[in-house]
Order: sequence, then C-alpha cells, then structure tokens
Amino acid sequence: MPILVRPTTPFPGQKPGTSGLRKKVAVFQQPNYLENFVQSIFDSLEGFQGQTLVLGGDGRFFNREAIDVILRMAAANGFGRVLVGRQGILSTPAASCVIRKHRAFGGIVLSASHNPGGPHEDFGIKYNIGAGGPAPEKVTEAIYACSQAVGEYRIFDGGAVDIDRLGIQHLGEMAVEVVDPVADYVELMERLFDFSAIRRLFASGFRMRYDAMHAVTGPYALAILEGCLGAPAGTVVNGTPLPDFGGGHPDPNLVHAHDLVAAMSAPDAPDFGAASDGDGDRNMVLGRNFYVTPSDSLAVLAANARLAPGYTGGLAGIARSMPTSQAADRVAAALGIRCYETPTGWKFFGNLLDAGLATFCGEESFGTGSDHVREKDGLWAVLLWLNLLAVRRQSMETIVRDHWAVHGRNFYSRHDYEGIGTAEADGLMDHLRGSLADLAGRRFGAYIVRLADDFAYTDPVDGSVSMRQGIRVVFSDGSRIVYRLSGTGTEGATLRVYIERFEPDPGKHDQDTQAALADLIRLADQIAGITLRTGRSAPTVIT
Ligand code: G16
Repeated sequence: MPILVRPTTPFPGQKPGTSGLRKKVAVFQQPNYLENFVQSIFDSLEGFQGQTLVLGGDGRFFNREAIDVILRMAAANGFGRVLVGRQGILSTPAASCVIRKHRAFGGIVLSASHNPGGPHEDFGIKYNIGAGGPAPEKVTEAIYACSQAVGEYRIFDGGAVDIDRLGIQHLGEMAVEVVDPVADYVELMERLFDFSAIRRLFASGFRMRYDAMHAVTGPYALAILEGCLGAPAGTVVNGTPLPDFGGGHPDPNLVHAHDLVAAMSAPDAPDFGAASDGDGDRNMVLGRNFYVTPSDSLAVLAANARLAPGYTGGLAGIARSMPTSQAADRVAAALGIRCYETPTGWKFFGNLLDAGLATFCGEESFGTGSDHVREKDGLWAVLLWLNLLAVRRQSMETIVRDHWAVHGRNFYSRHDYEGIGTAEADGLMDHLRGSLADLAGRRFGAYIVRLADDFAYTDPVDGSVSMRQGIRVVFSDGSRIVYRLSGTGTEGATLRVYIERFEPDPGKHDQDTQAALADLIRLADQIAGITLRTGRSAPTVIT
C-alpha cells in the first residue's frame, strides 16, 4: 500500500502536561507538528502491530483534520484496526470504556478538555494505555524523548474514510470501524446504576437541568437522561457539540457555567443541576440554590456508594489528589478503608484502580470517577447523584447538610491567578520552596505550621516516585494552604492556591465559604507574596 516516509525535524516543547499535549490550534496546524507528535507516540510503543487503536475527540475545531491524519498514520505504522467514534466524537470516559471493552492496545483522545475551542483557541492530544487510562509518566516521558529525536514519520497516502458512516471501511490493510460513540458507554452506565429508580424519580415530577455546554456530552446526556431515563425534553440544554463550543468556555464551574448557576438560583429552579466540560470527564453538580464543591461531592458519593447497584459491595478504598479537600479522608476513616493521596493528574489513580486498592477517585478540579473506566467521568457522577436522590428522596442540600452533620465540614476554595508571567510564577514557587524550612513550626495568629513541604508521591503499586507536586503548608488544626502551578494551560502560567479549613460544629456550617476561609486566604498571600510578586490583588477565578 502507498506508505510515504516523510522527513521531519523535531519541534521543541512537545512535552505532555498534566493531561496530554495542549497548545493553540495554530501551533498544531504547523506543517508536521501533529504528525511529529503522533509518530512519537507510536515510536514510544512496542507490540502494536496488527492491534486495535481507539480514536476520538470532543469535536472541537481541528478534530476532524487530526483524525484524518492519525488514521493514515496508524495505517502506515501497522495498526490492524482503528475504532473511531462517528463524526470523530468520543468523550474521554467513553474512549476509556471502548478501549477496555474491546481490549484495544490503546487510544488517542483529541481534546484540550475544559479549554475553549475554535481557530484561535486550544487543541490537545493524549495517549491512553490499554487499561483505558491516561499514559503514566514513564510513557509520556518516552513520547517526549521520541519527539525530540524524530526524523521521519510514516503516513498512508490515498483512500478516504467517511467517519460519518457507521461500519467497517479500510485504509490499505487497516480496518477502520466507525462506531456509535454512545452505545458502549450507555450499556456500562445501565449496569452501574438503578435506572428504574431514576425513571420513577423523573416520573414523579423531579426536574433537572443538564448543561452540556455545546461540548461532547450532549449526545450522551440526551440518550441517557431524556432517552433511557424519561427526563422531559429540554432537560439537556446546549446539547449539540460545536467546534467552538458556541463561543463558550466549556469548564463546568461557578464562573463559566454561569447560565446553569443562574437557573439553579431562580425562583422556579429545577431540583438538580449539572454540567460537564469539553471532553466530558469533569462535572459540576448543584442543588436548588446550593453549590456542592467537587471535594464534598466525592465524599458524599463515597459515603452513599452502596445505594447504587454497581457498588453494593462497598468500596475497596478512596483516592484523591493532594490539593483535594480532606472530606473524603473522613468518609474513608468512617468506612474503615484507606484514602490515598496522589499528585494532581488522573493518571496517578490508574495503578490504584488496576490493583483494586481504590474504587472511587476524585479531584478538586471537578473530576470524580470509579474503577468502571480509567478516566474521570462527568456523566457517571451525575448518574450516581441521581441514583442517590432517587433512593433517598431528599434534596441535594439536605443530603449534603446531613453529611456535614455526621462528618464535619471541610470549608474549601481554590483561587486561580491565570495568565501570570512564567518568570513571576516560577519565582514565587522557588521562593516558597526556599522558605519551607523556615515555615515549619511558625505561628501566624491562631495558626501554627505543622508541616511545610513540596509534595512527593511514591506509587504504592510500582514504587515510582514523583517529586515537586505542590507546596503544602499544613497547620496544627489540619487546615491547609496548597500552592501549585497548573499543568494544563496554554498561555503564561496559572497559579492555583487551594485553601481548606475543617469545621466540626454543625452550628457553624452555614457560613459563607470565603468568609469562613478569610484568615487563611490572607495568610496565603502573606506566605507566598502573591500580590507582591504577581501584581495581582485578587484571583481571576474562585471555585
Ligand atoms: C486534567 C487532569 C486532572 C487535573 C486537571 C487540572 O484534567 O486530568 O487530573 O486535576 O487537569 O490540572 P492542572 O491543575 O494542572 O491545570 P482535564 O479535565 O483538563 O483533563
């Protein structure tokens, strides 16, 4: 078959970040840029000849062009079959589901997640391993090493695949199977949750608003919520995936999902609101006029997991990323199971899930999931909440307040300083690192520093060590301030500051979060010199 071997030269900076390679579309559109990275993925792998690759993305601008290139390169590099989502669509959790179900060698997911899309916005590419999860660091490092040495790439020349048509086509000797992006995922959700109970809930007049933010979960939410579960038409809004997400920022948080937040605080608000991000792995859930932090959501879901058919046997363990609040730790302690603390990045949960050490995982960055796939899963979290609401027949607010009454409340907030200069951001972190020894034991008003370190993680399964994963300042009452730089941005640097305080007294659970954390917020600036070093007097996003 006509395979071209084209010479190329490396591009600097093709280093996967927290979740794959994310850059502006224009960067990916440079001749050979995408091809180099895809060839580097293939060069870093062994044993895929004749095997199956899964391919799909969140439908953002450049998705189709990238799929065409990757199909041709997969054919030229010797894959036997590619399963590609119709119209190039596969949500990140659905891609993980398809990889696992069809025992694929791995998968390529095209997304820049919650970052905006469009000709002047972001694109991304990520490799997932055969277990279905994001490639671990040793694989992403190997990909990066290959990208810095790549001298040629292989691409199939000729033929065409119609990705809008279900069924099998061929590119040379390689089969391309265009699959329904929703079917396998729906079947998995049906096995995990009590669809009959949720159907009865909707039949009783329960109202929900699901904002797909013109991103990938639209077709999934329509099929499941309005299709299988009988939610009234119009429950899913912004349900058509668009290449530019309708000009929006598909990040389900209080700032970017403002339409949903407004609808949930209106006088005729539905009972339950939810939104998902660009590629469908994040979620935000809201009750009527009531916001639940992702950290609390993880804790409440873990405490109530047995109410869902897929988890009646209980949880083996819980895992959370280090900056995520310690609410889940309290649930784990109450259940008599372990809570693992990993660095930021879903890839760190893979080994724990594979080894059966953890069943639920969650992150403060609006990510929750379980061992059903190896990615966080926005709709899964929404369905688990629905299952819980259907069984308990209480409002979300009542369920969360009951939870706090039993376990105490971890007041929690993340302050993001976006688009600051890389030099300022690095300087601030270096300064913090340099002051760790001085911080230990210091008193700041009522707060005494019990521990100050740069978080390092030793994977309990394979012993791999990940250093410099964020600065922790932990106080003697368990309150914490955590500082780290985002690994998912494409412009300048984003400083994330995570602030947490535990409040056992139910009489004090009603406070406003920012007010409850006010002393620690001031301290966060004092310790790191944020205003001084960045010139910013306030964060750009507070969640
Ligand atoms: C990715 C990772 C998450 C991480 C998040 C934020 O999510 O998969 O594990 O928590 O980025 O990372 P950072 O704080 O470095 O920006 P997604 O949804 O963007 O793939």
